[in-house]
Amino acid sequence: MKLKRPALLLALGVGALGIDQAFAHTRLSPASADENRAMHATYVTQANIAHGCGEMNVIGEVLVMPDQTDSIVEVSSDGGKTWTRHNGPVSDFIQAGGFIRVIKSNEVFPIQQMISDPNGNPIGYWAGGGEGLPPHNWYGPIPFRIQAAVFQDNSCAKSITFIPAIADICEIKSVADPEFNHATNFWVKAVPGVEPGSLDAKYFGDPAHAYDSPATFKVNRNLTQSPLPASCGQGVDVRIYPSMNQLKRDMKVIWQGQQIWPAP
Ligand SMILES: [Cu+2]
Repeated sequence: MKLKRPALLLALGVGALGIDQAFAHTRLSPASADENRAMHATYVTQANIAHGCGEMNVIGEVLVMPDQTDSIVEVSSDGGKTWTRHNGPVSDFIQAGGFIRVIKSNEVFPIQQMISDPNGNPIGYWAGGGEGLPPHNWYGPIPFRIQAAVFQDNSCAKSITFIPAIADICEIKSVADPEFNHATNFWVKAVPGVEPGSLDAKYFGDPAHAYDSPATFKVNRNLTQSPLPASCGQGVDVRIYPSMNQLKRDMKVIWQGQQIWPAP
């Protein structure tokens, strides 16, 4: 049977989109590590930008880790199928951990600056400038270090997953702009209680491409050095991600005192 040209192009187009969506979201690699209890230990990983926005280059990236004071902590006792909110700080499970050390690397973007929380702890970076990353078939790694999490010996946590919020920016728009989600790819965990379709929900991505589709970094407890207390049974998995307050406060590009992105 003869395949008509428009049908063939459509098939190719849909196929390519499918591959992008299945394999090429922005993710961290490596995406997990075993607990390292040494002082000042860090885990090295990288955020891999995998595609642009439609036909637009990625001109910058913002990555923000949960800040541990204003972020959401959840617990799962069924291997991650269901999660419930933990009404306490993440320090119930780990000693300080998850802060970031930016590795000076300008291979993808010539400008990079640290983002700190209100207490001055580094929790993220933005990077940008230069020619940017072409929309297809390129791979843009941005390396960084995560301060090692040390589990509290008396907690029942057997793992903790840090969920950063990442934005790959292709064109600078304001949140209210109808094109905002076509101009930036978001890899952000949706915050419970935020109305889908609202301005706040734009931070979670475009429902037509990737919505509520974050990158993750999981740290597995060293059960030899820090066994679970007998009362814990099988133990629990913990995850932590930025709240809406933190996304709006920290997920920004500020350059020479001016907010560049999102456009004010
Ligand atoms: Cu994608």
